[in-house]
Amino acid sequence: MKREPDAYAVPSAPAVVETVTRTTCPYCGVGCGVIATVDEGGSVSVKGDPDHPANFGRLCSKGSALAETLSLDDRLLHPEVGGIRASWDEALDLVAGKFAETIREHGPDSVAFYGSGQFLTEDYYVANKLMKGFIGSGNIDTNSRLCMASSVAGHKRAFGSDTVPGTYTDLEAADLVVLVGSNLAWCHPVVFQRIAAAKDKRPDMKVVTVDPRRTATSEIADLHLSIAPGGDVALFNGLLVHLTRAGAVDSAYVADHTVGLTEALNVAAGRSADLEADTGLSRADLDAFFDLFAGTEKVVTVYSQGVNQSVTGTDKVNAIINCHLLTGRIGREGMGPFSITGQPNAMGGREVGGLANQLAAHMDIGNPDDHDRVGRFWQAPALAHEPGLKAVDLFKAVADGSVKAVWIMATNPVDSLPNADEVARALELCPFVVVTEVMKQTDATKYADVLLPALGWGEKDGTVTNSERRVSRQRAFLDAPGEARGDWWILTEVACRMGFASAFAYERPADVFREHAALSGFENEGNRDFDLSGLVDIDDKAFDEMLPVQWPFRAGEPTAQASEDKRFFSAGRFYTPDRKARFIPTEVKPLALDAGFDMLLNTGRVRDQWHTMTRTGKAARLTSHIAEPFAELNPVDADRLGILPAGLVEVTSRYGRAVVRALVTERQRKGSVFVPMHWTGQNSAKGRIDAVVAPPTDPISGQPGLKATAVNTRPYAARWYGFAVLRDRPETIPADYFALGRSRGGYRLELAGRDETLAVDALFDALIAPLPGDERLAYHDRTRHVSRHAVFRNGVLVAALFVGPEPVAASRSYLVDRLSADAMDPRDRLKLLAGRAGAEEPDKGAIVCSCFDVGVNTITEAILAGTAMTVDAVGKALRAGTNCGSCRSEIGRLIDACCVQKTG
Ligand SMILES: Nc1nc2c(c(=O)[nH]1)N[C@H]1C(S)=C(S)[C@@H](COP(=O)(O)OP(=O)(O)OC[C@H]3O[C@@H](n4cnc5c(=O)[nH]c(N)nc54)[C@H](O)[C@@H]3O)O[C@H]1N2
Ligand SMILES: Nc1nc2c(c(=O)[nH]1)N[C@H]1C(S)=C(S)[C@@H](COP(=O)(O)OP(=O)(O)OC[C@H]3O[C@@H](n4cnc5c(=O)[nH]c(N)nc54)[C@H](O)[C@@H]3O)O[C@H]1N2
Ligand code: SF4
Ligand SMILES: [Mo]
Repeated sequence: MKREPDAYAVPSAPAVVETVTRTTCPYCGVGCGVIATVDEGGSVSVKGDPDHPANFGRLCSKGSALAETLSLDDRLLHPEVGGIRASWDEALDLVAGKFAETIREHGPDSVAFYGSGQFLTEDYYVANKLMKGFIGSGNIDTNSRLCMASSVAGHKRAFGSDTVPGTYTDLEAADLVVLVGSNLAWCHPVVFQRIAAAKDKRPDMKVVTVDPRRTATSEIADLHLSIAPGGDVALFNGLLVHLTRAGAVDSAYVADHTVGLTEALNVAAGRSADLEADTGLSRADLDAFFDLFAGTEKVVTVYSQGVNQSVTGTDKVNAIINCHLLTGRIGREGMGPFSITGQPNAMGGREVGGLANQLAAHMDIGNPDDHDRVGRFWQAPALAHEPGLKAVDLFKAVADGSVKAVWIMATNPVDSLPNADEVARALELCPFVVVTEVMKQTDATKYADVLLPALGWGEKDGTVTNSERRVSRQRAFLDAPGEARGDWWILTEVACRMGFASAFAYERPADVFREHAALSGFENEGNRDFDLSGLVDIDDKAFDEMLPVQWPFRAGEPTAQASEDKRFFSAGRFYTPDRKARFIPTEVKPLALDAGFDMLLNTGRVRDQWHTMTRTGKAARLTSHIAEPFAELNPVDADRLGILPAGLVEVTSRYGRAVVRALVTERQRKGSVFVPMHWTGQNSAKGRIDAVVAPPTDPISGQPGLKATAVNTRPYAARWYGFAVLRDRPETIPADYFALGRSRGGYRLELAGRDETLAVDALFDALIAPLPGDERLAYHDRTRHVSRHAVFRNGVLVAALFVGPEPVAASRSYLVDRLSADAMDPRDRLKLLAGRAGAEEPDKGAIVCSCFDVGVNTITEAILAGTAMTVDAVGKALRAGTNCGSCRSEIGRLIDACCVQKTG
């Protein structure tokens, strides 16, 4: 992807043939190493770093498409005050002045920061130090509250510290991997591939998935447990009881290194009789899982948002950990509970204490010794004594006026917090809102009084920590565009302007990193897990060249220590006062539906999009996999509710509503509906699912239960439907329903409306704005009310619009491909209005492999023809699945489906 050279503020360095930079992927917590190459003309290409221990050269579909997200269109390149371009001085003085004034008038708790696991550690460290140490309030929280807070709380309850004990190699060495509430195949694809490869090598290795939905991850599972939403505490309580009865207890480990087993067991046993009802699972499935777990020594239990994002999330975490403590399966090769992190720097955020109830360097805000230690280290004038507001409460406080100035950085709360319309209202009311962003227009930026342009991936510089505690460098390989600056710099400037210059004398990220490493080792003496004191003296050059390093890395230890030596707790030594782990009694609390609602809304992710799509949404190939928000429903529910496949559905809760496409599938549990979290007000009319999601939180972690909202799901009675491909982004989209995505050569747009009579010409004009000289072809079927339009400029297709009273059946991939094709033969132009390829030109169907643009029809044909009967053979024949491998489980599913078709 080539960037626009004219948008650079700083002239590029003298031309060199190629620059090659080792950096880290900015998406998920796997933390893959990336090699970015910039050629003489400024074009960037990326590939996996074969030497990085997280991925050994692999990248998933999102990582592989990184170069396509680097264009400068839609970027925020200058500070803005009140929507008008301002200088940095003006903007920074205003932010510092307004925060200082608000604190003077209303106290430190009247201001707040809301940050992100997409910060670099250095950004995060400065933000936390400024708020907790110098402003003197705990009011800094982050989107990690929506992500990892239950794991943090569960770890602290059990271990006395927020420690992930294991490493990725444990996942490969395990004989049983249990994946709970984790769609690893789509959300941590490279770790998923590592497990899949290990299982290929050792076919005796078993995988169990626990998820209400059968997902792409279940494709490699020997057993899939389609658990009732929220049934996890009951499941692991049941397992705990079973393990004691089956003789799987490690009595020595329990006696030497733990306390509290009896009470935990009593609570678990108390509800054994209800196990099937509580989990929604059959006795046979439960027995199969329990026996497998009891009979396998090397077990890793991986868990993610199906566990954390629950009003009982912390208990879910502890119910899992209890089973590992009981069997002593922790911190040894191939064993342990493994909370896999979502964001690239979720772990770094936890290290610096970015959550409102933590202090820096894994110290506690409520612990007087920790408080004293951090206060002395920072020489902080006003170190906060009390935890601040957690994300959901923080925005409630903005709404009720107790927080009067808020600074949002690297996150989109108007889309990602529950009850999101309320969050928008809160920001509307808030007297002073600052947003630091890389993009000019998000659903949050429109509420900003001050907008500050941040450096993005490829421009910013610092460190991130992945799920296995490995710190890697993100390095800049592009010039800073416009006037964008690093988040750490912006925060430092504000701190200085608020009068704290001497404590914020950072000139480069390395300065911040050294201080962070020093604090981790300060008066540590083995009493805290997080320790990077081995890097305290790292000079700027060594920081530039730093290789990935896993913590703990204590002063005096050799750098190149093997991962095996980095595991925690095989010999106990937990971070509680008596150095023993705690069994936590976890009570089953069944989910109840609100009166008047009949289904549970589950939400999450799709393979090729990242959160609110500000970056992945730029890459056409990432949109080709799933281009529209959808509601995944079981056929029984769809029948009962009169919902037709590919029709539209309205999902309504007490809080709000969304309209999305129906996806009717047996893979979904009855009574559940799943909607992805990615669509926003920028690319859809009503796809913001967090407007519907309920705000109640887990009482211990404060994490909202984003996966279980009582809803009704009903057909959305549209009177007309449409599909368009467009060279240019339309200014307005006059339709009740739409979903807009990038495609090669332009945009693709799904439409629907409720208007009695559709004014097709007005719609056409709004979407297409034809120029004089354009050739316009139209087809109208007045009896069926179907109309189709195509516009050619110099023989090249610039727009096509299909509308009718039924969902449009045209082939999306065919039309999208025509948009990026050369001039069409005049005879073929009319044919385009058929909406699908002619017999001579096969229709590839919906894209499965986004790297090589291979569609479902092409793959299915090859399978049915008998030319490709395994995933590898499909790869050989069609290349599908041979680059990033993210689609391999979907190809496997197609092979299974075709075999059924052939034999059935
Ligand atoms: N493609 C892609 N990858 C990503 C991201 C992305 O946006 N896109 N985001 C990253 C981030 S920040 C995160 S946090 C991770 C999240 O990674 P995951 O946690 O794997 O992803 P989710 O889709 O949120 O949810 C996982 C699964 O939990 C299931 N689930 C729902 N309710 C329950 C329940 O009660 N019990 C159980 N056992 N399961 C349940 C859902 O059906 C879903 O399949 O992904 C990271 N990776
Ligand atoms: N219903 C539902 N809601 C959810 C979830 C769910 O599963 N279901 N998952 C939750 C989870 S786990 C998470 S992590 C959140 C994620 O939700 P968000 O954090 O809101 O999502 P992002 O789109 O990643 O937002 C990051 C923003 O920062 C900008 N950005 C990117 N890089 C930088 C940078 O270097 N500096 C600055 N200043 N800005 C930058 C991006 O353009 C983008 O606007 O969503 C949560 N919300
Ligand atoms: S698995 Fe994919 S998204 Fe995650 S870090 Fe690796 S390349 Fe990036
Ligand atoms: Mo997350």
